[in-house]
This record gives sequence, structure tokens and C-alpha cells, in this order.
Amino acid sequence: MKKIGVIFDLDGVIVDTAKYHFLAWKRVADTLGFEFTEEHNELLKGVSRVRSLEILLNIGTVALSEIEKRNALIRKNEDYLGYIRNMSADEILPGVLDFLNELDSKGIKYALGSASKNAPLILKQVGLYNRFEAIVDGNDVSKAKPDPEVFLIGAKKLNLAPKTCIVFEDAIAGIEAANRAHMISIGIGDKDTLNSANFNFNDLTKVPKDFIEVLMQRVG
Ligand code: B16
Ligand code: MG
Repeated sequence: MKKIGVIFDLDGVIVDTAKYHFLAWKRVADTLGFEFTEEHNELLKGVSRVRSLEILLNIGTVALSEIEKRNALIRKNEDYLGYIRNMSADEILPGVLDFLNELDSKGIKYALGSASKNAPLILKQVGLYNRFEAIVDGNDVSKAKPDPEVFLIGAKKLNLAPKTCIVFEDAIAGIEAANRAHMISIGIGDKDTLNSANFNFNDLTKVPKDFIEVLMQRVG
């Protein structure tokens, strides 16, 4: 059997930080005088901070100067940091710890592949920082998902060929990035939304016990 590795997205797979992104972006929209809803927030999942602001401004049909944009990004992140500095291990999503323990027991290495520049802080807050073999985040990439860069760097850091890596992702752009990297893509969340994933589960509690072994055989 071939050696395999796992790459996890952060927001929506390991923790739910989308709710904090929502509150922080909503405050930006409130200041600019337009409504920003939870449905709008869906459009920002897995998307970089800069791109998120562009989408938000489109929703409000608001134009800002470059300096105003920079200030909005700073304000949003300061607000967001206020929320994530209060995070703790009880915000780890269901099934994550059991799944990581399972990987550890099989000697399977795993990395993080997230668009978030705050990923290291979030992992430290929830006590998972030291468990990952490698952390690739928004600071390490020049091209955002759906570009495969974040996952290809992850595979390199795990010392594995891309086709032997399995990616867990909750965003359409992330599934596309994994597919473009020729990795095995696992959609976490709504199956219809993530219909280009190789496999789909609602959350990590739904992953069958023998799933990793089955994939090991498939890859090998
Ligand atoms: P930051 P992921 C993504 O995390 C979030 O889903 C997305 O909503 C956010 O805009 C992006 O990180 C950047 O986050 O502002 O902290 O750099 O799903 O790729 O783990
Ligand atoms: Mg995500």
C-alpha cells in the first residue's frame, strides 16, 4: 500500500469561523450603510480576505478608494481577531478529534491548507497547532483557491506526491483546487453544493471507520 497524506481546510472543516467572519463583515457593511445577510456570507466561504471585500462591496454597490479599502480590511480583521481570541477547544467541530486520533494511530501525516492568514492563531486557540505536520495558510500562497497552490505546497511539505493526498474541504473553490491538484477531494457539507468532490460527507462524524484504508488501497 502507498503512503498517503491528508490536507484539511480550516474554516468549515476543523472549526466554524464563518460565523465570526460574518459578524465582522456585517459591521463593515453596517458602517457603509447596506444590509449584509447570512446568505451573502455563503459567498465568502473559502475566499481570500481581499476578494471577500470585493464581493461585499459588490453586494452593497459601493465603491471605495484604495485607502478606504485598506482601512476596511484592517477594521474587519481587528474585529475578527477579537472573536477568535476567545476561541477554545470546545469549538472544534464534531468528529475532528476522533479522526485526527485515527490518523495518528495509523501513522498518517496531515497538513492544514487554509486561505486564512489567521490560521496559526486559530489552531493555537483551539489547541491543535502542534498536531499538524505542516501548516499552509493565506500567508504562504500567491494564488488563492480555486488555484491548487495551497494544496500543492501542503503535499510538498508532507513529502508526498499530490495524487496520494486527500483533501477535506467545505467550499466549492477548495474542492476545485483539490481536483486541479489531482488529489482526492472530500466535500464536507452540502452534497449538492459540493457535487464536484470525489466523496461527500456532512461532517467528519459521518466518515466510515474503514474509509482511510479503502482510499489507501485505491491510491496504492
Ligand atoms: P482571513 P478556509 C477562509 O478559511 C474562510 O473560509 C474565508 O471566509 C476567509 O475570507 C478566508 O479564510 C481568509 O481569512 O481573513 O483570516 O485571512 O476555509 O480556507 O480555512
Ligand atoms: Mg473552508
